[in-house]
Amino acid sequence: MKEQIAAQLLAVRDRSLSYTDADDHLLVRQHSPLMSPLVWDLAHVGNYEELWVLREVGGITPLRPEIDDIYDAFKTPRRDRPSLPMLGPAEARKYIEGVRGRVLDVLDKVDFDDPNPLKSGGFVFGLVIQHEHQHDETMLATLQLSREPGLVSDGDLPAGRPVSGEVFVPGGPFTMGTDVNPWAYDNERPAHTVDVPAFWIDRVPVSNGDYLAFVEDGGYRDPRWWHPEGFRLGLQAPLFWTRDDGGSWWRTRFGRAELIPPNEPVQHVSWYEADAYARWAGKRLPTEAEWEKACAWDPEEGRSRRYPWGEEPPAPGLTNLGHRAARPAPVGAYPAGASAYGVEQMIGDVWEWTSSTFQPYPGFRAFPYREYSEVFFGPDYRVLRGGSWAADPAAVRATFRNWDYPQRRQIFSGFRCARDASPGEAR
Ligand code: AVJ
Ligand code: FE
Repeated sequence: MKEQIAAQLLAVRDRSLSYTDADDHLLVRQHSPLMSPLVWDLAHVGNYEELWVLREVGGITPLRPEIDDIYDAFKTPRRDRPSLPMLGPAEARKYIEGVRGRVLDVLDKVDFDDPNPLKSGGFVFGLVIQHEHQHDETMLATLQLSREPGLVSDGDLPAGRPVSGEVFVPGGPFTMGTDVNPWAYDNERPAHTVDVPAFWIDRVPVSNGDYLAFVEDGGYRDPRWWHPEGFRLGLQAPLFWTRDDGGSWWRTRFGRAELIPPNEPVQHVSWYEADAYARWAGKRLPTEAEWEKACAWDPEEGRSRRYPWGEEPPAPGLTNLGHRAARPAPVGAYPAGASAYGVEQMIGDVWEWTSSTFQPYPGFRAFPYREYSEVFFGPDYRVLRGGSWAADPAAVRATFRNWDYPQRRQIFSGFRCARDASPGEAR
């Protein structure tokens, strides 16, 4: 267990360092007001490790208490970060390396059977590993916004196959959330029963080709399809899309222009765009409970799976996670990754918007700090599920909940549609 944790710490750090293996000016620049300079993320993950592993668990005196406020996301909102006396790239690398050395010492000594909930089951290490992976995904979004070519590696993915249509999910209770995964976040707990009426859900995510039909049908100009706040944004197409004079659609992906592949799940759409498309298609977005039931519930066994396909860890033939390539896989690429109901590509490829706002489950208790989840509960954020190609297997599972503002689309976000089953409809 400890060796596995040490390997995971190493792997995530390799990724953070690879995303910041660029000229200093690219690391200190703020590429978008939505994002931090990359060098902030880098030192922030080290500071988080220092706070949680070294100070809280190891009882070690602060290494650099004077920088805490700079790297506290709540004390300094993103737009203010460039003006901070941040550590420079070389200093940041040195700081996080110094923290990491001591973290490995703490890992060596800690007792995973200790009743302290931060220590038990190695929870605090899961916390920092997942945190750094989440920031790695944020750094990829920053790199995409920077439009700088040559900084992000690409790779091969399986071919798609023609798949379309919907899957019927019968009504009835299922178990949402988890009590058993030791590294699950507070917002995934506790496991609880939710009775979900019968519904239909798309077998695969909405593709670029599907979405283009909405764009070319004038969908962006027709207020009938839109939440009024979304319509007021005056959007014209997904972020990074442009149409040339000949009518062909292009996108910019990590600094390079390419024709939009029709069979890839659409990404870089806001909740408002997903919601408008669904209405145009005569459907709606799935609720979070519908999404999780379609993804994880095994009706034969009467229990939830960790992943759609079962308990087996994510593997290249099952799902597209962990930045194997810098894009979603084409629809139909993962028949072996289907859920018990036969729904495909729920994990990996793109984060999927749901209709749900981010709310606590009944019996929620904040742990280990209110600022991870609790302060975000309420009407302002919409929940995304399933993880993108940029998310890491360590930070993705059927119960994992992500959230963002409905106007956000620099994230690797897409969606699939759902609709109510008509009364008496069953198969
Ligand atoms: C869960 C992805 C919304 O990036 O704002 C990172 C994760 N929390 N540092 C975010 C997080 C603290 C969070 N999201
Ligand atoms: Fe953070």
